[in-house]
Amino acid sequence: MAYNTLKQDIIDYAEKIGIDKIGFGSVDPFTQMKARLKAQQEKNYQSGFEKGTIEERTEPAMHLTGAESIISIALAYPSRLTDRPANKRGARRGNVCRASWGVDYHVVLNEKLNRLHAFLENRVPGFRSKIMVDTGELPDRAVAERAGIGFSGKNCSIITPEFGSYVYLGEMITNIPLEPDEMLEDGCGDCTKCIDACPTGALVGPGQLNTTNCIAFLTQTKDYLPDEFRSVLGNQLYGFDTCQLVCPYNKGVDFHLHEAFEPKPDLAKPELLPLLTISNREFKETFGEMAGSWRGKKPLQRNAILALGHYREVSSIETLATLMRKDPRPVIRGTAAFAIGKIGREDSYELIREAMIKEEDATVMKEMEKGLEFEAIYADNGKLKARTE
Ligand code: B12
Repeated sequence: MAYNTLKQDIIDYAEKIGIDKIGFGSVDPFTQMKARLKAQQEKNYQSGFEKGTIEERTEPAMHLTGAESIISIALAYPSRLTDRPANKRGARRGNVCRASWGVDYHVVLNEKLNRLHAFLENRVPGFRSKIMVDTGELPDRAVAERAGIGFSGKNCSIITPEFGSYVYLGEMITNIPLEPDEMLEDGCGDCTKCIDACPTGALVGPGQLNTTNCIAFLTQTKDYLPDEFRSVLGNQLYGFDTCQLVCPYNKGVDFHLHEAFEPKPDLAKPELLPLLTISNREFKETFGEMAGSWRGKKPLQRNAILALGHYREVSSIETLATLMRKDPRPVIRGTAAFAIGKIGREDSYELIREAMIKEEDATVMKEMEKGLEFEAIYADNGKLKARTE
């Protein structure tokens, strides 16, 4: 088999089916990554979203008998939204990160990789592969770095010279020996813009993230959002882009190469209030296609409640009060109580006190008390008066 010609055929075919960048790497163990993952585990910096043991994450050969090479792919996604819906009083909107605009990238990249598999299966007798996109064991970034897709930035992201870091990654382990590509040189130099801009200090060093402080991670948790992150969250509903937005490699980068990734303005900036009462079926119908719905509606609703509190959106009090009294989920009841207190309408504190009489959950009671604390804060600095006029 002429593997060099085959490699070029793969590159050509990839371009034809809309793969924006392709690279090739060996199946050698990722020894440096092994050490990084160990360090990350020791410091409790992991998110819990990673799959597999450290060995499974760093030894590609464990996932395919006769593994010989890895094909890494990248697809560019847009960074600018045209027709931004207005975020105005009475109809406040939240913010969804760019990687969750449009159709879920897992679907799109898996489809491309499956087509690539079919292409190879037709040409190479006995061809086998193992495809991974995000949810597989292999760290997609380390694979892409090795295959020369991009360099590993201080913001952790793989930064490509062509599309900045606004690329999704995926890979295919194959049983055919394809010539590996060269890695790219580090391109961050002395720049520390992402580290400096991270509002929670989650980027503890170049390429090193304390996930537990990362807003992108925190938007995906299901429990109460820890107090110290509530004001930083602002109107963010899912994911976070600051460490990419400030990156000089992303300046002016905005590729619209895939219809599937085109953002729907109402989903990229969803209205907050309707999200609070959405049924499971409606949620699936409306948000089911976006990557950010993978944790269900609860984290998004919790974040929407905090966003309404952040805006001190007086018109949301009735809905929040109903949630505080009736929602079966303590996190939603408690977060609603907190937001009602933060909004600080004249009757906010009476509403909380009334609900406290019936509340039996200790965690919710704690949030109610936090909500009540705003009464004194606003009374002291006169803001309560200004809001209710
Ligand atoms: Co995410 N996520 N994620 N994610 N996530 C993935 C990394 C991936 C690859 C998904 C995909 O496209 N298939 C893309 C990245 C695309 C790209 O790099 N261009 C992705 C995206 C798009 C995002 C967000 C941009 C989404 C958003 O909110 N807008 C943010 C970016 C946050 C950030 O990393 N700065 C995001 C957030 C998250 C959370 C929920 C926070 C967690 C933790 C992220 C993290 O570890 N940095 C998260 C996870 C868990 C993953 C997942 C499932 C595993 C990542 C992982 O293994 N982390 C991958 C998919 C996958 O790989 N299977 C997607 C462990 C660390 C050690 O690994 O970040 O991949 P790593 O490591 C690289 C660098 O950090 C660096 O080297 C590694 C190789 O490049 N590095 C260095 C690590 N340690 C050290 C130490 C030193 C000294 C140095 C110099 C470098």
